[in-house]
Amino acid sequence: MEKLKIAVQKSGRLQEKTVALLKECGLSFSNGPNRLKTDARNFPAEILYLRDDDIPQYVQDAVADIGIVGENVFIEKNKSIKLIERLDFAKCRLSIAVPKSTEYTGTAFLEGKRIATSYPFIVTKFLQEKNINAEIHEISGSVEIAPGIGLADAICDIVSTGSTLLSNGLQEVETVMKSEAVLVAGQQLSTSKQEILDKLIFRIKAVNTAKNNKYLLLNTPNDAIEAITKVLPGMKSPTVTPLNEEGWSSLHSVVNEDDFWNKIDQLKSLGAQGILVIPIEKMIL
Ligand code: PRT
Ligand code: ZN
Repeated sequence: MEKLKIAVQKSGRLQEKTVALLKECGLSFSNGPNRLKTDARNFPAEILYLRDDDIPQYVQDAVADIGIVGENVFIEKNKSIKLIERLDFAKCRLSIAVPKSTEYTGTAFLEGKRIATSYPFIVTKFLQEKNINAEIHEISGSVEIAPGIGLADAICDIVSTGSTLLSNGLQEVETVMKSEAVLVAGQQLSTSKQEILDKLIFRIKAVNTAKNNKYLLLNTPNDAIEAITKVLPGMKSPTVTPLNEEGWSSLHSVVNEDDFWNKIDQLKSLGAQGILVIPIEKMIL
């Protein structure tokens, strides 16, 4: 039987969550640090451990069928591969930063300046769109020290909390793109590989939908059920069962993480009591 070859980062910021996601999707495999590849024991897939920067190329060349990389790497490498699914982890942004002492006046400031980055393709596109001519210095690491050593006037690098910029005396002035981990695939998979991929995508969606939702149980006076139901659209309508205590019911529903605390406040003010919130492992819509 054909196996879907899945490229994952060998070590680094994406590794742990990528492996965790595949395991939550029911794939069982070993992930020793010295392995190059390993078979999933219970799913027609093979895991290849690669440097994240190499993954787009390997997917394009069909060495791997699919891969998980940062969206920033997917765009930068500009290979003939497809973005299949956003994965909701490793969120960050690619930003332009300048020394704190610089008075930044907008993108026009960058005209004629030197910008150090590991993302020359993305930065070139960004500057073209803004009609700016600047000199791009490609460096592969420690980009944030470039202004301090006189190598550049600005940098373009990944920012997450912003503390790296801060500790290097830089200020973030433009967001070039937002990024998160993404699932990418080759342009043309065989029918049987596509079937395996569809199965995997179905599972990823179930896992990620579940992560964004909580199961909610509460007790409510019967005369508040209608108002409470309006606050909780749930998957269809909430389950309501009578409690032993006259005039009270137990209500079960699913709530989205987004405005979760808001909902809880509303429920409390409508008379809900004994509110329990439980994580959901998988959610199939
Ligand atoms: O190739 P190598 O393994 O040596 O390093 P890599 O930088 O290519 O990979 P890795 O593992 O560092 O990052 C993999 C992917 O994680 C990136 O392509 C991004 O999509 C994503 N990601 C999420 C990040 C960050 N957050 C992040 N904070 N990648 C890098 N950083 C670095 C950034 O380069 C900067 O040095 O962290 C620093 C900024 O963090 P803050 O929190 O101080 O702002
Ligand atoms: Zn890398």
